[in-house]
Amino acid sequence: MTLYQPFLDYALTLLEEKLPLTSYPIPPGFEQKEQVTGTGKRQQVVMTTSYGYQTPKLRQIRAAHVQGGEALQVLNFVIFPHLNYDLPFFGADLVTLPGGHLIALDMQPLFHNSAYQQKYTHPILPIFQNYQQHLPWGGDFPEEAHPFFSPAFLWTRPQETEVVKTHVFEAFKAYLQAYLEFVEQAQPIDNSEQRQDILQAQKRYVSYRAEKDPARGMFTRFYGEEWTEEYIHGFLFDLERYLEQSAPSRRRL
Ligand code: DBV
Repeated sequence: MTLYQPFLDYALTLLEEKLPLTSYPIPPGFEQKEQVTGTGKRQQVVMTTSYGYQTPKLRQIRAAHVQGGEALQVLNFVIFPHLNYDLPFFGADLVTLPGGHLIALDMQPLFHNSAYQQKYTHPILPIFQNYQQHLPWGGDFPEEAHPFFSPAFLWTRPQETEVVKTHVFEAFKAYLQAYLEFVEQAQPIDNSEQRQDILQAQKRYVSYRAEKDPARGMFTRFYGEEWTEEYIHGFLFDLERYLEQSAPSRRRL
């Protein structure tokens, strides 16, 4: 069992129990990708497995699970709400590289005004504070990414794998449970101005993440540029494609 498999199993079991999940399409050829890297005794298979689901409130629930031996494990798990909800994104980036672990966990906000924070950050601050004691701040991260995180951003670089298996796993469970409570309570937004604001905020977030995906280098090395760009824009951060597809076709107008 690899490091992040229990995280994935927990998430999928909980989601299935709490939400009416249906599958979300994964572009053909991207469900699972394998490549042998290195030479001689250093040969290692790097396998990337994708998962996609949706619900009436959540446009895309998706995970990318990279398994490449003890020194390369990644679970990137993001939930993108439908565009008529003001819900934050659920964002987990759980990364193990030869240099150590890097953990990012947040409910990534659409807006930063106080009403929004009151609704979506305030309730989870106690959870954040509880886990932060064991998971100290991970230090600088790109300045331009700051607008995409909330004050409850759990960002840490544990030295010990044991910390990932215990405190990080508990924090992941608590954030996901809290997120599902927000989802349960969320009401659709009918106001067209508010919906425009949500659409713009979602676009900003997704285009930033697609453009600056920190895994781009890794994926390109393993699987090549063509596969990687299609994976990023056609699956991991696919909002633009989704909007193109759901726009009424000109021919039918
Ligand atoms: N990150 C992704 C996806 C990944 C992934 C889809 C499927 O968004 C993995 C894989 N993240 C990944 C890897 C690294 C990071 C780092 C492999 C290590 C890159 C390296 O060291 O070579 C949060 N992830 C990071 C970093 C941050 C995040 C802050 C450190 C980046 C740095 O220091 O330059 N999550 C990540 C992020 C946002 C987010 C940047 C922005 C909104 O939500």
